[in-house]
Amino acid sequence: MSLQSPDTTKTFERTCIDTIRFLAVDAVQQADSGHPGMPMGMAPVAHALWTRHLKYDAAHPEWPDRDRFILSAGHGSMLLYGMLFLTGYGLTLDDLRHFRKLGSRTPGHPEYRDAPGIETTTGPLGQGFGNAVGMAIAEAFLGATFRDESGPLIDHYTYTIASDGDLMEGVSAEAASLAGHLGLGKLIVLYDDNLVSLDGPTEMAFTEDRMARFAAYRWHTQVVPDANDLTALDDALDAARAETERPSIIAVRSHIGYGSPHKQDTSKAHGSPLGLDEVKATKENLGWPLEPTFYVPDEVLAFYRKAGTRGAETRRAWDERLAAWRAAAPEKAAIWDRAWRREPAPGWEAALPTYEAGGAEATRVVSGAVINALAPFVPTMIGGSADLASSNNTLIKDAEVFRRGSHGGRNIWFGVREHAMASASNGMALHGGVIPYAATFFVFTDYQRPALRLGALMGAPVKYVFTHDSIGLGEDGPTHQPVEHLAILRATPNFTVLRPADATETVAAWRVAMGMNGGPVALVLTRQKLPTIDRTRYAPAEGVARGAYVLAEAGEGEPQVILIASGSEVHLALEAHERLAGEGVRSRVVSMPCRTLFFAQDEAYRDEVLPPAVEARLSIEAAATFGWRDVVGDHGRMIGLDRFGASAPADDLFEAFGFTAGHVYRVARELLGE
Ligand SMILES: Cc1ncc(C[n+]2csc(CCOP(=O)(O)OP(=O)(O)O)c2C)c(N)n1
Repeated sequence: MSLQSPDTTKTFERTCIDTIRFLAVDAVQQADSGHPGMPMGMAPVAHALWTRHLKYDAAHPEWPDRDRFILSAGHGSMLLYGMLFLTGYGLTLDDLRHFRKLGSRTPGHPEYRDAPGIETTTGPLGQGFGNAVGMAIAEAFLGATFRDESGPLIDHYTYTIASDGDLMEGVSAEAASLAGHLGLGKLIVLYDDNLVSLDGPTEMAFTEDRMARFAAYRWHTQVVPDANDLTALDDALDAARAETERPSIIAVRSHIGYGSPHKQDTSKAHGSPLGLDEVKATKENLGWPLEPTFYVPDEVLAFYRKAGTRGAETRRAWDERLAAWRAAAPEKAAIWDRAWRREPAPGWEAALPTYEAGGAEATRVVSGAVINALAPFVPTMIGGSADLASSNNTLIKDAEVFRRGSHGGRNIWFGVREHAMASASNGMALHGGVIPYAATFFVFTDYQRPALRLGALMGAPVKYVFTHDSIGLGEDGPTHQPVEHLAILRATPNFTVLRPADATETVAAWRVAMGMNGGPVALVLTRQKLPTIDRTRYAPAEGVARGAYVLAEAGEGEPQVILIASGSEVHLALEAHERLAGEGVRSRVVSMPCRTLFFAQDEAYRDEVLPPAVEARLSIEAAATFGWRDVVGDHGRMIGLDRFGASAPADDLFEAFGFTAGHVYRVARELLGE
């Protein structure tokens, strides 16, 4: 093991950097868990960024034109917390002392908005990288969209620190390929090339030429051979900013656990406290006082606090510039304001299409019509599909394409990169100023699951369009037929999934989606045509907003049987209901496009839709029955698909798997004891 000897001439900057290092060392030691090694190695990079490169004003962490910083290697959270404390974002030493404790603002991995300055939640490796690409997309789009005579109103860089693990993950490869293709020149990745990961040296599993790979992705690549060489870091960052056509990656050779006599450059420094003896040895080695812990020399704090105001003047000037632009261009300013509030322009609801009974339309086609009707009212809604735009119906017809050299377009060709698409969409949503939407086949949500989950955890308002929602897609067969996907998304906290039953419900579902800014919303849509429900005969679709509503009712008083369905199966329920009603049964159909929204209603409404006394309940959904027991109760029945589908025309599949009105009718009769 080659241990770099500590500086003999300890400069003031070295003292600053050691402060960052030992805040991480002490916090991890005190918490008795965490990751000291990465902050110890990358402290010089953080120091250089926050004191000389990042555009920020610590007192105004929400300034829209700030540079974004993302710690993709979220396990190194103490590096970020240390900087947010030192530069004056509002984190305190006490917060650092409570690292990883219940209710603290310094959880194990950075959590979006737990503390000011945390731009996104990271920890699952690769996600921060994808988020950064999305933030760079949002920046580029807004830069091209809102300008005054002196240039773009949004004009900042997106920086991320990524580790070996980040670059090993597939999502970063997808995202890097996309970023290079799109020419996101203001994205700068600092790669912590420390040759060590959790289990040991990276040579055990990660040996390709990383920079050659990124060069092939059309990135600008640089190498800084020693993380402690601040001049080299500065030069590389300057060069990265000077490169405007390509995203930049700087491979910084750092030493995990820098300064620890026995753990530096080994995976022992990665993910556990150094231990009291080694903390002592490391402090002695780097010439740091053993006591007090969490030691911050006054002059160091003063220096960083001053650095935290470096951007204050720039921010004030930007505010004034915005105010002048506002006064000169009030109409554009109104668009700007709505963009940051994620609000469509007035009149959008009246512009949505309406559908008459007698027709039939695939709900994916209706969604495409809604997107295009909405588009003029939400000029900062941008997005697209993972190479399925023509199937998902996501193209905004009158808009340009977001492409290399022309970033004002609203249609994004994500390519077959579902995971990066979702991760970047999270980044766009968190950046603000844009409303991202993203689409693929429902079954391929499997390829984006980690990003969907994190979006829900962060409350990132992304609109998802997932088409080909069931065996109804037919011949492509079981590989393409979702079965368990509704259950998974419904089980994901803060994720809203709507499966509308016809054109009218699809419009209503989009209305709900546009009103929800607290997390991701997915519309789950059919490939096949569905008849438009006669709303003069049955209930209007406003009930979609409450998750479920009584669509059809026969007879007076409490129903004898309730048929509950979502999406295409609502039509089977209606047909069976008509037959039952014709035979004098007091039957009811509940359309339940969104179980989560329904369960969030007050008890009175829930009991009105599903009277507790009515035990004869039958759910019909061409998907796993998982979760429906909560709706139908112990005595109810469920018609679902608890197996994989098959390849055949859709009608044959519905018939073969029991999704017919006749079968629904028969099970309903059985429930009635016949
Ligand atoms: C998707 C994902 N898989 C696994 C982990 C667990 N994990 C945390 S850090 C890490 C690898 C650490 O290696 P590296 O990225 O080089 O970070 P360093 O050791 O340099 O701090 C792993 C496997 C994770 N956080 N995310």
